[in-house]
Amino acid sequence: MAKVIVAIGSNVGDRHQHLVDAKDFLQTFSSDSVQSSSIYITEPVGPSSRYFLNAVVGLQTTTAPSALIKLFKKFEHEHGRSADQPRWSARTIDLDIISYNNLVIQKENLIIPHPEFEKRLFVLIPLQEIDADWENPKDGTHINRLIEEAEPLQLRKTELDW
Ligand code: PH2
Ligand code: MG
Ligand code: MG
Repeated sequence: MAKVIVAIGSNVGDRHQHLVDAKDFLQTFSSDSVQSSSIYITEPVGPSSRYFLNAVVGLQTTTAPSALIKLFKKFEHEHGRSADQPRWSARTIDLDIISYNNLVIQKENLIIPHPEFEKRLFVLIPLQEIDADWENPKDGTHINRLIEEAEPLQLRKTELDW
């Protein structure tokens, strides 16, 4: 059984509903109830002008990383996100694997942990909520330290249920 941490983001349409749908989807291949952070509203990193809703989910699964990535891409596609959009374009839903059993995988089409997550407070703050002792699988850096060193970003915890 692998412990997987997924960062979720949405900045188009009914952002809250997209996050709810994503959590329900992740639950379908988790053996236990998924762990979920609060939902945060976050300033966009990059050229997008629309604010994001972001959250992090932890799940337990036997599905292999390459299969998970394919399932995630299919889900994103079914939720109105086309695969050929530029990197920084607005997105209905984005599912990024932050950690898969603390493995470091660097293949051409499979990079885990997701690149640059350790610089992004919209991932680190919700991740700290579900795992206060988390360490970066790439080099063992503690989550508190990653948060201290990340670039500042406006973000606020919401009261949204999911
Ligand atoms: N995702 C991006 C680019 N910028 N900014 C915020 N606040 N939240 C995101 O999830 C996000 C972003 C690329 O996936
Ligand atoms: Mg992303
Ligand atoms: Mg992505």
